[in-house]
Amino acid sequence: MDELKKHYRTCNLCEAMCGIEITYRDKEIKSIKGDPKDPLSEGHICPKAIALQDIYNDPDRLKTPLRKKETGEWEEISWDVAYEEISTKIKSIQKEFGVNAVGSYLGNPNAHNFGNGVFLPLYLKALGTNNRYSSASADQLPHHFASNFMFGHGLIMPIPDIDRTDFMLIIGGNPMVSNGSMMTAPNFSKRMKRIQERGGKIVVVDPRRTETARKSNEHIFIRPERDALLLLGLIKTIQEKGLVNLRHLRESLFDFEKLDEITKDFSLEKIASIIGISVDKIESLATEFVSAPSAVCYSRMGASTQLFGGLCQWLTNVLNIISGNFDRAGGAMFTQPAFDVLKITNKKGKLESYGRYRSRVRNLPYYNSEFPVSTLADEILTEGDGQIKAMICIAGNPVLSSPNGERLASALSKLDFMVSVDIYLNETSRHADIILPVATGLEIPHFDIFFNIFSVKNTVKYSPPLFEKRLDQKYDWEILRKFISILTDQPESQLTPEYVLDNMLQSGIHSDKGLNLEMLKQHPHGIDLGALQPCLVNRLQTNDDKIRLAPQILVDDLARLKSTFFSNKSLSNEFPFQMIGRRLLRSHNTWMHNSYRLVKGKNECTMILNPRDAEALQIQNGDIVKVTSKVGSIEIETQLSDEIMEGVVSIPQGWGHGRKGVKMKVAQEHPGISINELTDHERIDELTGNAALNGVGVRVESLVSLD
Ligand SMILES: Nc1nc2c(c(=O)[nH]1)N[C@H]1C(S)=C(S)[C@@H](COP(=O)(O)OP(=O)(O)OC[C@H]3O[C@@H](n4cnc5c(=O)[nH]c(N)nc54)[C@H](O)[C@@H]3O)O[C@H]1N2
Ligand SMILES: Nc1nc2c(c(=O)[nH]1)N[C@H]1C(S)=C(S)[C@@H](COP(=O)(O)OP(=O)(O)OC[C@H]3O[C@@H](n4cnc5c(=O)[nH]c(N)nc54)[C@H](O)[C@@H]3O)O[C@H]1N2
Ligand code: SF4
Ligand SMILES: [Mo]
Repeated sequence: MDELKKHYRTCNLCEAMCGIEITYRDKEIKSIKGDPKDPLSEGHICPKAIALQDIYNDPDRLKTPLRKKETGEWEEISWDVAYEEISTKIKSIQKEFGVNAVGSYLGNPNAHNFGNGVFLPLYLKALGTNNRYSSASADQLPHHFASNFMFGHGLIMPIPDIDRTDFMLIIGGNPMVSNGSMMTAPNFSKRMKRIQERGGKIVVVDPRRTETARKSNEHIFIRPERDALLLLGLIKTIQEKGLVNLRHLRESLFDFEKLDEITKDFSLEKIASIIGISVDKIESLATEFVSAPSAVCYSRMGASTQLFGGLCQWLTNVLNIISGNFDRAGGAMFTQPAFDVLKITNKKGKLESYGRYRSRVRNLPYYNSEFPVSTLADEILTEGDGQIKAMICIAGNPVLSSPNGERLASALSKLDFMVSVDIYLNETSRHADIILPVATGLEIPHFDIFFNIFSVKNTVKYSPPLFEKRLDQKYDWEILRKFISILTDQPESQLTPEYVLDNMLQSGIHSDKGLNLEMLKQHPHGIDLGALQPCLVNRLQTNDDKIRLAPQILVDDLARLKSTFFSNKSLSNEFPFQMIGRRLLRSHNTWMHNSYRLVKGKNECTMILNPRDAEALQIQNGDIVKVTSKVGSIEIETQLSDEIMEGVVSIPQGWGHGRKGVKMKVAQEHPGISINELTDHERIDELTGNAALNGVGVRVESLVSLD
């Protein structure tokens, strides 16, 4: 019998980049544990990483390309046949209806896949379509938007230096569960405890007393989508009390004099009356923030997937800047990743164009080289010149992840042709004509191109695959490389992700440390490149190396905030509750519910409702209730708790595996319902185009009283 061996790698499931230690013999995994020698995660692991073995062993994983027959059944085909058919169909559709008739959707795992990071830009160029969509517009687009207009590039992101801060204000994020997003912070709970142990403080602003709120020093309830007003209140207090303290940033601001313009129309009294947080509280929070030795405001999903996501992300940056907590230890800082994407996408002084194109049906802006996913179904369903006739969906499950997913499902079923590159036959790939199966997780080499950009510490690590991919699966990037060759009628290139990585390391910011691929291979636990460093001047991409504090496009959007909240428009009587989303520790977006160890036990796909609301509606804990929004209706189990504000309900995201035609046995036995049957595709942050998934108006009815 072979001896037990150890393998070290980075878990690539979420943004936290935890180092893991896998003990295995042959193809059998004995244990998966946190790697204490990983300089970033220091031994942390969550239950999802243990399930990496389930993904490897999953009998439902696709192993061969599949083609849908006229009867709707699937048949196995060879790669050659699959490529040939994709080539013929895509080319003929583009020839007849134009390049834009083929749409592209890219899902979240692309960002966690080293090879895709390298090949996707080349693939998209070869495909040539403007009809590009991705999960980014149901997620973090407002962050990129604010960075683009303030710092000159969508990918230079201010990251909270949580390992040194003395005060952290968290708005609409739940890192105790998510382990951070746009803030790679494995073992957030330990990092948070350290802030408290050194006398620091954490304040959480959230409509729900979340897992993070419970461990923080203070939790402040806020009704959904009022965060931009709270931020304006904090900024205004700092201004009016003469507490603006730019510290070293004075020379780095282009338009500091415009600060007054930002808050002039917003009085603290008015703000307080709308957000339900007193003037005193706003003032004391602002004062605490500026007087802490160092402080950082971090706002995430709850403050980006909402009607004013762009404003929230901008004002978060403004707060950090005017309190002198920017580009400074303990504040918001830029990272210096060993693989520096800026080097390849650098266009100093040239902003990402906004609204270069407008979407055909709803006239929505093209931004970040894509249209909002909220309008994808419109572009498929609406006939006429420019209609999408075919889709290529790579590592995405928009039927469950995008607003009004049911409408998108119905749109996908009407396409002339669809390809999915996926590991499963699931809610989205069932609509495809051809599904291409790929290696993932333990079967792929890993290097984090993107999440090192968002990490609270500079580290670098390469993980080789633990297991060989199965002979009939391919790496995603192999498929992309082949697509490029097909679409450009050129011989397939021999470029590999490793080649690109090696070059980038050797020419990157840390090349003086002798970094190259071989060196990373010698350091399986990763290499510590140190704490975040002030590096504003090197990272800013504006033409004059100055920060734009008040970009006009963002200042102008304040009028929309005002008109929404100053007009005494109350919530509609028809939909009196506001629905928000929830992430669960043992669940990852839409695709990890086929691991029995993650779904066993009590049903977690429940709607949290405040007991006082429940009483008024005569609903008991555990009742199945009917929830209705403008676009759909679901039935779900209730969980009563005063952790949620009155008038707000919380439903987890990522479920809904009860649909026909899915081949994921465990997930189908634990289907849950999809929150995105209720979210409204017409509800977006009009500025950035991001989906407003939080704050959706719903009605809750007891099924008993409906009988
Ligand atoms: N209401 C609501 N909706 C939300 C959210 C919310 O909070 N509330 N969250 C949003 C967010 S933050 C995100 S990121 C999106 C996610 O939206 P999506 O990216 O559309 O959804 P995922 O669940 O990540 O889907 C991943 C797909 O990739 C497949 N897959 C997994 N690994 C691989 C791989 O290595 N290669 C390939 N080719 N395929 C793979 C899976 O089987 C699955 O089909 O959802 C968004 N939707
Ligand atoms: N376990 C687990 N971890 C994950 C994921 C997962 O699915 N499961 N997904 C990963 C992905 S793709 C992402 S993008 C990240 C997301 O990471 P986070 O942003 O930390 O995760 P969420 O749980 O979506 O946190 C959003 C918070 O905003 C609150 N909220 C909702 N609406 C509002 C509002 O209007 N205002 C305020 N102030 N708060 C509001 C919600 O109650 C919730 O606590 O998590 C990543 N990590
Ligand atoms: S927190 Fe994320 S990266 Fe860390 S072990 Fe869990 S899933 Fe993997
Ligand atoms: Mo996400």
